[in-house]
Amino acid sequence: MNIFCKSTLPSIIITLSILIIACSKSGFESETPPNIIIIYADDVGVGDIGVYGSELIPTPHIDQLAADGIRFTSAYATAATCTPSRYSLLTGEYAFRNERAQILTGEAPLLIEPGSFTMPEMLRRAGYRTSVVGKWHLGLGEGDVDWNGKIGPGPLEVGFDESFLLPATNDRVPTVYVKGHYVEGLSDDDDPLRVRYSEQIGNLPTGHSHPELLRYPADNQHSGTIVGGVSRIGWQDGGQSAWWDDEQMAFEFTERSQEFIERQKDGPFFLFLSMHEPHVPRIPHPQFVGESQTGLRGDVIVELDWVVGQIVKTLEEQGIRDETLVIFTSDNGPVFFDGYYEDSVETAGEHRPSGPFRGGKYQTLEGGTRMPFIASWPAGIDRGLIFDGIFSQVDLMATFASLVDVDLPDGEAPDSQSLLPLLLGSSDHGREFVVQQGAELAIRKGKWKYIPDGQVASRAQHKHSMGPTSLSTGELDPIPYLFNLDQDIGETTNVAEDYPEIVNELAELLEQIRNQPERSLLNLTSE
Ligand code: NG6
Ligand code: CA
Repeated sequence: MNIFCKSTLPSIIITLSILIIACSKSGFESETPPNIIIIYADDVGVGDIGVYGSELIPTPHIDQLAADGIRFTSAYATAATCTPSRYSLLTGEYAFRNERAQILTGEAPLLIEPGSFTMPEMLRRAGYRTSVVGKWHLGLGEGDVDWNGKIGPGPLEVGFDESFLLPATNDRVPTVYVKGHYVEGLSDDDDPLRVRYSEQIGNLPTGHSHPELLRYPADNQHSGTIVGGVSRIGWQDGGQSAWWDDEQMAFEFTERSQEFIERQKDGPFFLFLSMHEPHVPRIPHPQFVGESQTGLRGDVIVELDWVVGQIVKTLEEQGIRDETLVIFTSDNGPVFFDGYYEDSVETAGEHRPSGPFRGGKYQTLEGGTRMPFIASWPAGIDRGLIFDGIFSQVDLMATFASLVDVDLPDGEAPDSQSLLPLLLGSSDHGREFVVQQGAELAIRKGKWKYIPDGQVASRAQHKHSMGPTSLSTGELDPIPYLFNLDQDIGETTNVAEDYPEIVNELAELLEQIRNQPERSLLNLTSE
């Protein structure tokens, strides 16, 4: 059932939730903390997933995960872009508190302080072996990285025991994998890898100099060095033995993850599997081409779904499916055009990647941060639940800390709330309010959503980025907006003038949170 499609959505959700809670088992059945896998997608929207209502992109494995656990309808990434969302996920701090937590280049230094009390560090203290595989985009080194030598600090200095990374984004140089402290596959001392963002380095073909080499044309920003027929953001020279093959990337990350799971099957382990789909450039393995009805963007989501299936299959083969908590979610909302002219708008047809929500990536409208969020742990969570309690990815840190019984040191994870009963499906009680970050901050409290400046909130990166129908928001006015999400899930009717007291209350609350960690605001001590 697509519960988002009905206009009576709120009442259906409330009824379902009550029924579900009434029928639910205790929720927390397992005595032993589970292995934990977070599969983090890159720019997937709620409407891209079958179980949330997508009809043109088959996602049977993700749908099965939902059937085998709990699916949330009000789960948020903290931000509408990648770096800030990941920062919050791993630190339990809203990204707006760190001014460097913006979309990073591929040569940016590490964003998280080495030695920090991060999610993997916390889990490590509880005896977990921790690994990150896939997109990092949180910076590496201390500036001026020599890609041919030891690269650090990085994930190994902020709590991960192992790492295999796509350093930034798949549209940015360097187009190499970094394993631990070193680029993998650099074999030629005479061909050192060099990377630059300020100006061209070396003489390799670029999107501007050799457009005839391109799979598809790109905008100016994405017209740097060509790798695999795709021009990237930034320039690189040398290190060609190590350059990745985009078509193989999903397989590469899957195999690395499988190897980790098999090796650590006696647990406990934490795997942060950070996939690149459907971020641009969208280059599916040939096996997935044409497997959706929405062009390349849909095809790479089918590929992502396959990865989810492979991970679950590996857990089953190792006999550890029941004691593993698998979470599937995304870092920010969807976008069609994001730099490459690969006909994403034209091939999308009637597909609505944000489902019933307005807007997508970069925006503080719901489509920017309201995410698919599924959690499945057969030994600890009942099957087939659908909850609408508000949950933010920033809460995973405190929630996991409760799960594995680690105290959060004072001042750590300052915005993270432990919502363990919600995650485990034994209570639908979520957050009272949540901050959403795009080009500005917005706040949702209960049914009310307050946006200080509609024009900033709705700004799109590119006039084609949202397509003509589904994601398209039009530009809102530079005034405050208030939406009643119970009646207006698509944020179409501004009721700010009708409820000035709510506007004031939410504006004040947002200001308070801006100036004060949420945990102290709510008097939450470590749990
Ligand atoms: C933007 C890029 C976009 C994408 C995004 C990061 C331009 C014009 N656009 O700056 O293509 O790479 O950064 O996406 O450069 S994210 O999902 O990692 O946040
Ligand atoms: Ca992203």
